[in-house]
Amino acid sequence: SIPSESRQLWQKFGVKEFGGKEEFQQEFIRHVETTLARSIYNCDDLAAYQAASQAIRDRLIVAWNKTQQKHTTKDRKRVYYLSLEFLMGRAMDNAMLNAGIKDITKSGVADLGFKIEDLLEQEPDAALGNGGLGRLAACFIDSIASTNYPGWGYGLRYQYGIFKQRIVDGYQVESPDYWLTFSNPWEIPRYEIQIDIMFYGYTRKYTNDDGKVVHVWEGGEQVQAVAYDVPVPGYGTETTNNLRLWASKPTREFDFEKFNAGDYESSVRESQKAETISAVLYPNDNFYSGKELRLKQQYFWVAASLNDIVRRFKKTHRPWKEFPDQVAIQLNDTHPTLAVVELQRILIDMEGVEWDAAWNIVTNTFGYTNHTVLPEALEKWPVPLFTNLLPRHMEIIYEINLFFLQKVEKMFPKERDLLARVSIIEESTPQQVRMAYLAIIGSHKVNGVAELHSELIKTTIFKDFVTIYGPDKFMNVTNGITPRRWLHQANPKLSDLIASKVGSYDFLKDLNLLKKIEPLAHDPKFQDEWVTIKKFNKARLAAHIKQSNGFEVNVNALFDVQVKRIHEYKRQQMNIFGVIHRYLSIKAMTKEEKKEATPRVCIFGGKSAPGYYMAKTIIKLINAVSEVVNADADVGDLLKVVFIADYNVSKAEIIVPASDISQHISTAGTEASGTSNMKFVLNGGLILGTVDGANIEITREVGENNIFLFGHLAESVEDLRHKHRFSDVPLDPNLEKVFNAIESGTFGDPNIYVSLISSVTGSDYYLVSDDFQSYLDAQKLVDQDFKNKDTWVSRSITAVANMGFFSSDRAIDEYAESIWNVEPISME
Ligand code: GPW
Repeated sequence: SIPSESRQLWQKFGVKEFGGKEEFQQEFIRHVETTLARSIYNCDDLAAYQAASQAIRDRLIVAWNKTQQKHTTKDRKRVYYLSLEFLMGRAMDNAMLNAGIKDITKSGVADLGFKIEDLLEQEPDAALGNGGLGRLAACFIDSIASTNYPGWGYGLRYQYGIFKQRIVDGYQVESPDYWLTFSNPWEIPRYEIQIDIMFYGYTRKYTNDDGKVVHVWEGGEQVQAVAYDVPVPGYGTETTNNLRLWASKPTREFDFEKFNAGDYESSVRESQKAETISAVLYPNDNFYSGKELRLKQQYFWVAASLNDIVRRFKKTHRPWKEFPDQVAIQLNDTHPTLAVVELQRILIDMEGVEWDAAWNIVTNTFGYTNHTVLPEALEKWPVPLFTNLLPRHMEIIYEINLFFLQKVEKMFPKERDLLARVSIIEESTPQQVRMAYLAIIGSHKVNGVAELHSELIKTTIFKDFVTIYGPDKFMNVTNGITPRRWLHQANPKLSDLIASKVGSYDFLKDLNLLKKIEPLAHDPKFQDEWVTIKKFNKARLAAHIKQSNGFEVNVNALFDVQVKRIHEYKRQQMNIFGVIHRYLSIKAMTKEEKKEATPRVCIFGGKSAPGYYMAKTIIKLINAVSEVVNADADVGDLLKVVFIADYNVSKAEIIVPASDISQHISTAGTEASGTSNMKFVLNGGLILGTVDGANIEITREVGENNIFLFGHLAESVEDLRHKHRFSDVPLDPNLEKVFNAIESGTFGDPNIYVSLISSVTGSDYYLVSDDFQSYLDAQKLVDQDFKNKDTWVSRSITAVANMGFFSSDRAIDEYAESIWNVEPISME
């Protein structure tokens, strides 16, 4: 450390916050001329973005350092959020907002000849996630920082995020998302933080001099984990937390030996192989694919993160039993479940802690969040693959399972089947490791992400564990979203209007303050301003559509939006069948009837997993319908169908504020929560949805008059599926007309849609036919109600006023209080 006589100098010249615009400009130009080695003659928007982001980055790092120092001196319990996905989107606007320098930079770059909007557009999305799960992690780390909790995120630094989607001939075409081309100003490489990670090899045990059995794992392959830190600034606070992402690199020794022996080629090949571990994000959403490289990613990331956390703990020289007083680790789904085993291994094999004491520490450290009940999404690793890759971990899992099953047998000696049902090892061929069970057994709390979902996991997939552990281990924390990005940044005009009425922007920190606008729901002037902003946002989206899809849409039409990953359970197929039904109805209308009809723009967006045939067929059908309908002169403005390619976070920021209606229409009981439903309502759109996930709690908050619900309830789903399987259920007659149109070639080659149609006419697992009439009825009501502009806008205002509950700040407070037991650290 620096000698005390030198410290004054350090303080004198330490980097400070911007005093004003001119200091920003000075830094901006310095970065253009030195960091980028450019000049006044060749500074384009990209260079200007890079220089501005460097200037902002410097300030983030100052705040980051301060925060980390403070947290280290305070030495209090920290939380670590382990997630394989962080779907951050763009950083610059958020960084300016949270650092409180938005005005300075905006007018600062304007003086220098740039528009801030153009610079923001230069930034590629950090798209290190698939959908809701990854975006939730991004909202959560924003809230952890904004509410002053000491907390870090741990993830993987993929070189390729979620693929880019193009539509060619109506089909999805994927291309790689190499987002690091122009380097990433928002990360700090920590080349000095390198952790060796082992795979494969074998285990052996011996008895040491004290007569203790010691287990050793000799790895067969070694790679290095290198840390990249992404500062996470809180809003309206100095707290700047850390998101640590790991990249895999070859170990130097390994490389060197072969290179020396003259075997250049295989040396290079080996080092490339090491780098593939963190190279690419698996593009599956709500689906488990069982690839070895994915398990390698999971272990690589978990082992690096735990090594880091344990190292930090050991610096405090506390006894091991205090570990859970200093460390809380949240498992974002089962992807990081190996952390349970890795911590147990570190404690018993490396640190010499006794099994029971170690296991106590482990279970008091971890919490597990479940995000789905879909069977195809539950991770189950084949034992042979697992044993080969992680032999010592497999032994420890058997041990954990043995102790657990012994306990269960003691508690329920007569229930023989119970043991097989709850065993971590599924007795199939080959045997499988059930990761969710391991996560439950290794954690002190298990939570679902919305009320219905949290009830469902207790009564279905984890029922036996409620019997064993009692109900208190299982709880609900309803998801939330950050109002900074999803209101203020995405919809600045609405945020400004609200602030002008409630007197400040405090609602961005305490979203319940939105309640103050409820009395204005019927105020004509406020309504006018509200409507004007919605129109502006619709025009902004219309301009985007013009640019990307090449045609105009009428901003006075009802904007009906469904944007999310394409999945059969999310039922985009039902939506497009409904659009076809609407098209057929319009074709059958008289002139008079057409005058009465409500014009609509039906907007779709979302990616399909590359190997998901049915989802890809749905995309093709949407685009085929779009082509026919948009070109049909009989239809005119009454119906337009738009598929927005490459839906991502920055597109969501344009799309979400522009909806009149958004659709969240999953088969009841299948969508754990949904979070875009919250985003749309917060921006003044109403929901057309099923009684599923967070829709239920949104209804409770905004009132049932301010949402359009339809469809069967979760409790009927099992019976309905049963009926489809064991008796002839007639197809919904309106759906039959739709299928007839498709089959007659109205939307091109009908062969393309054979399996899509038979998925409904057959077992109809997602109950599209059962819900179709109810869906059409709800749509009809939407059409009618939209004509009544006054009531529509007052419903929109009332809904927004009651969305306070859905702030991710509230969700984080609940986790902190009831699972993590961590407290905020004020930066004052
Ligand atoms: F299968 N979710 C997701 F549970 O986006 F792991 N990807 C996933 O792979 C899974 C869940 C997983 C979503 C849920 O589908 C959504 O309902 C929920 O709002 C979101 O996770 C955040 O909890």
